Amino acid sequence: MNEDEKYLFDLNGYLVLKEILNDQEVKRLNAAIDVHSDEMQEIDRSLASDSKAMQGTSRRLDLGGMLSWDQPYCEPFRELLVQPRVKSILDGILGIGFRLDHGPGLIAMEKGCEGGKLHGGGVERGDISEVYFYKNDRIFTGLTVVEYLLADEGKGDGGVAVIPGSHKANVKCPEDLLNWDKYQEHVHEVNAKAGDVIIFTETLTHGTLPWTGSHQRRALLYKFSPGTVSYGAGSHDISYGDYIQTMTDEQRMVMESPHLRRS
Ligand SMILES: O=C(O)CCC(=O)C(=O)O
Repeated sequence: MNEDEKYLFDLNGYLVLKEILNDQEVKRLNAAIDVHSDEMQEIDRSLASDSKAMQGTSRRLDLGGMLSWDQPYCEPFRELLVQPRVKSILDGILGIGFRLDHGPGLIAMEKGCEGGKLHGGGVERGDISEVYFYKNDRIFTGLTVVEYLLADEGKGDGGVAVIPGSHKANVKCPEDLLNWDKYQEHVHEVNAKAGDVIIFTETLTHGTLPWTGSHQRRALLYKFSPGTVSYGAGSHDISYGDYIQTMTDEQRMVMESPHLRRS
């Protein structure tokens, strides 16, 4: 992580990394998803909740389990556990020896899909697993989202949105702002292209704007924590078999349960 990235992440609570995956890599991930598309499930509750502005005609589709898919389909998703450019940022904000907390999970949205109420926020998240602070010349953050875009999210399409700087907010966010019903000018629609990566601390107030793009939205989310901390259940789901045994050493380190890693 360079000094500019450090400044911008501390200032805004998120970063957009451009062209991290090339067209071939994006194609390979999308092709593996296409093979499993009949496993996508519509979420069982409305994420727009009581918002007026976030309503839509359909709900988000979710897909998970990629790391335990058969070869060759699991492979590109495993590679992203330790993607070198992303790893350099995570080393900087989570510390050396960060771990996969949960995911990856695909969010897919069709035109007209409802949005998802904003959440997170500096004061709303009170647990050590979701902190943000700066000490000893470095950033410390808890649960962190790495979002690989597998389809473009252009101006006005909707999709991921943030309130820049809100990870350091000291006052609770107004409900009308969380609902995107008021103060819309403070909510920033993050625009990026397939192959770009958006990294944000879960303490940043963030959510999803209704999808108006004519193509299917596809965002692949990995959620990481510092090596000693867990937000989720703490270890990978062995009901699929012990699939981490077939990973590389570097990938397997990221999958381990929380403990102190010294290098
Ligand atoms: O739609 C998005 O990308 C945001 C997802 C989200 O809100 C979350 O992961 O907590």
